[in-house]
Amino acid sequence: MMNKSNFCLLATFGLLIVSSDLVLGQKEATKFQPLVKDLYTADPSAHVFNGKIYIYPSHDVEADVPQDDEGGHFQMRDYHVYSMDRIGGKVTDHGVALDVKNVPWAEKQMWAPDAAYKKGTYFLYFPAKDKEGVFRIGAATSKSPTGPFKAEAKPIEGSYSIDPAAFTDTDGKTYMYLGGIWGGQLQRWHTGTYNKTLMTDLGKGHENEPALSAKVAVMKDDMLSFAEPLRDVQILDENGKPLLASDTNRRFFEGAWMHKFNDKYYFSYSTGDTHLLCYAEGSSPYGPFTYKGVIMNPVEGWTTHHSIVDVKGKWYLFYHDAALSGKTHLRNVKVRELLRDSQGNIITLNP
Ligand code: FUB
Repeated sequence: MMNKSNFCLLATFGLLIVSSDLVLGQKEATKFQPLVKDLYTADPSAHVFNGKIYIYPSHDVEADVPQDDEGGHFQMRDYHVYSMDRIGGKVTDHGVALDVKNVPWAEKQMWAPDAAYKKGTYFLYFPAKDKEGVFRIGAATSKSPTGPFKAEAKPIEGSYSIDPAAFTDTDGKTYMYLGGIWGGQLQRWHTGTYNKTLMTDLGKGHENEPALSAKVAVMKDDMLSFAEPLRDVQILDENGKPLLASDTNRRFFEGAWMHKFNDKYYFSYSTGDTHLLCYAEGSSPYGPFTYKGVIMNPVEGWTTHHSIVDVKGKWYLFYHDAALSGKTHLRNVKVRELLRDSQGNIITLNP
């Protein structure tokens, strides 16, 4: 039978549970908020330079271009760089770091960028369409991680497609990963020369062929050119066979990233039309990589794009969704902790 003091205890305990649930609920709700709310930002490439976190995102804008499979609705014109002293700290907007009007070879669509540092210079790498409508990768330099960046007169020789990701290995060598199918035009370079007629992928009849691969090349010491022709980044299944084009839940689509953890190389990417962030593991920055699993299930919006960065010994996933606008082409960047099991496998996150 319940006496008064038992009842009080229960009531107090109950209240405690309810209130701690409420607090947790509020915390969960505010935890994964957009990092930037006054501009639309996407494709966040995060780096730690001199102990500070820098984010290099796309800057989404409304251009009233209808949505299509080639990403015509992504009409970005410039880049802003953001910084934070710590995760959860104030996010500072450092203003326009590069505008398409100051890139001599580029005409439009400044898509997902990345950055790197070497010997006193910061490098901003970015895709844009040239005057012929072909995506190329550009480079721009600055003495500051926040820019302004000065663009090179021409795109990186031998570059094509989108989504450059620069990875500097522990031996100091920098590799550039790149590529994206459909609107990213990777399929158009399948034979080595540009074929404008290939729209989304290789088309009917190619489903049981190996999927198109992202590309990688080591950079020259100047960080402005490739030291070698682009190579395929091969992703293999559990039997050591290349993933097939029809395997849309696992094959590479766009948004490559590389990080190294416990001497293993983790190649991660978006599966595009199936909206997953996935990863594959290897023992060399060139691969081959074996498919391991999903990093994050689909977010709100069509695209999903990420970067993974070590901030003072904790790993974080920077990503975007379309929560602020509800529109696929007007996205906002977010961050959350990346979790691994004791074997180093990445635990799947739900947005
Ligand atoms: O932001 C434009 C494109 O959308 C990026 O280049 C892709 O990775 C996708 O996020």
